[in-house]
Amino acid sequence: MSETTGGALIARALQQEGVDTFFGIVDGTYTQLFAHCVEQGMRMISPRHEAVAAHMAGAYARLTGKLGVCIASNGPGVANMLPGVAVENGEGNRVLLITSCRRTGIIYPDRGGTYQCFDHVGVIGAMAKWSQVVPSFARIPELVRDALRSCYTGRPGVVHLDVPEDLINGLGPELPLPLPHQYRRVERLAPPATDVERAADMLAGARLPIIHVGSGVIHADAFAELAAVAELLHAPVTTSWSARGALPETSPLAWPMIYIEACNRLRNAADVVLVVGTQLGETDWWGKAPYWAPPEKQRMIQVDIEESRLGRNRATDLNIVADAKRFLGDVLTQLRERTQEMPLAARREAVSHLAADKLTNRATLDEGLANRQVPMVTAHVPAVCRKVFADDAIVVFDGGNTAVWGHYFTELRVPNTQLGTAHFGHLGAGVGQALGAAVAYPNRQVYCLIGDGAMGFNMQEVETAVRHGLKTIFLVCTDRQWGMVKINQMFALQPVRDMFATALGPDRSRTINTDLGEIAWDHLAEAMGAYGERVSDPAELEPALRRCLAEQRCAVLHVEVDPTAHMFAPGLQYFKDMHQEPSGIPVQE
Ligand SMILES: Cc1ncc(C[n+]2csc(CCOP(=O)(O)OP(=O)(O)O)c2C)c(N)n1
Ligand SMILES: [Mg+2]
Repeated sequence: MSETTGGALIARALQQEGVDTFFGIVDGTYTQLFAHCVEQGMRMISPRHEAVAAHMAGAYARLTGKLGVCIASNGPGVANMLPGVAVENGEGNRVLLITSCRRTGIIYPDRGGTYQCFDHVGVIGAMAKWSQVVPSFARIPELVRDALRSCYTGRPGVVHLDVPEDLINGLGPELPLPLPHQYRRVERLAPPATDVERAADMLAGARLPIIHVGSGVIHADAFAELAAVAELLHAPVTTSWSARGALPETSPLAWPMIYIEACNRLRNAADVVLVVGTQLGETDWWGKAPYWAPPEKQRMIQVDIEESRLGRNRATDLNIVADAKRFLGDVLTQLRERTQEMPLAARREAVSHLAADKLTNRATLDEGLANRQVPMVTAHVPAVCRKVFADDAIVVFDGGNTAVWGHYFTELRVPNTQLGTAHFGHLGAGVGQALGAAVAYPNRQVYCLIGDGAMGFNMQEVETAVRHGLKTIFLVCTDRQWGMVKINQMFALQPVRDMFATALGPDRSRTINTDLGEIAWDHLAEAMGAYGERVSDPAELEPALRRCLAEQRCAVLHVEVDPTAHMFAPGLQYFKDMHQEPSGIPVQE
């Protein structure tokens, strides 16, 4: 048997899985891995911080449906990768992380004083979906297979394989590598036919069925099936934050989650809910009253690829383990046979009646756009972007209040065109996501709405964009403060101030460490070879944005926003409420 390196073996296994791109920073401990990947034609995209590699891989996976692969080197590289692991696992993106660790014989456990060594698997194992170390050359194929199988089992997340440097760079036998279908399921997970029939009966006979979808629909690429089922049933569709736009928001059946009151009323009016690919977590109000009708008034069908999520936060009536696309396709066939049973006229009337709430919500929000003061109110930023960028442009929401303003003034017209950290709220992750999006779709527009606090975490990646020719546009909403926290402190500290008014002195609006100095984002961008511009007048925003686009390279628009108005982002009270336990009937407790 001829000889090869462990790195070459792993690279070949990745190639067999169709991996075409990976993200990470070079290091001598895994030269044979990335060199063989590159030699086999894979693109290596190299950011300036390891966590960014994870966000790029996560965004790439989410947008393309492919596996997002990233690498990090032993000790410090892996330590820097940890935030990326936490976020991408939390967001549920299909990421495979391969790390190097020190040589076999001195690690697991650390012999004592080993350089650049900590318990990678112990730490990442507690954060990710799966984490293992390869103990010997002979077991490389087996553990790579286990890792890849885990990537495609259940809810996506981060899967981690730690490989000692001597196994990656050292020689061993050219071991056989089976093909993906020989070690994992490659077909979509089909629902049992009887469950599909029961679901179809419940949905057809419902007075007002609604559909609530999460990221499972995105990972399964089930947009066409979702639209067809919603239309056939005339069922409104609500989404988790991260699945916004799964049904284009131009559809009369789409209930964007930003219309919180409209969504609450709709969820209380529905007698049957089909939940697909979401665990009904905190940002879905746990599926509880008063935001949803209680279980005795509302039957629920839950479909998920991960069995452990079924009926977890809210009592369900029918639980189905299946791929979202497969289920929706199958139930569509069944529903077509039941159209006569559906009270469609009554549903149409109920839906059009409820839709009035959305218009009321929208009209109130749009009043803010009449304000043309300088520096601008933040609403103009996403609103002008929506006008200037194409419908299929990918938008990334990052930053506290900036993300909130962004959501409220962005209509998502094409499925899977938004990124953010809806589960984690992780400032700065948007920079890597936006670059990962540009890698995934070099011919589509990508823009990132980001706060000046969030941008400070990862600004260096503008150089990465320039180096790799990524044309992402960053709009940095500059209020010179941690805006979302400042407004929060102003309310939270008020009672303290009232109590100690004299001690705190006359400045009663004082907050603790919420103000930031100004960074000239436009100048910084230019220093890295990107295009930079500054704008503060809303009338100048559109021409400035068009100039950014015309540059055909990475651009950073420093947008000065009014710091006081910026703090009062829409819907903040709802987000505060969301973090309290709903007062409704506690279910499953
Ligand atoms: C990595 C990280 N650190 C801290 C926080 C806590 N946090 C939430 S919002 C916020 C302020 C955000 O400021 P900025 O990015 O400037 O956005 P703005 O609210 O001003 O629009 C902070 C510090 C967080 N969500 N993520
Ligand atoms: Mg800010």
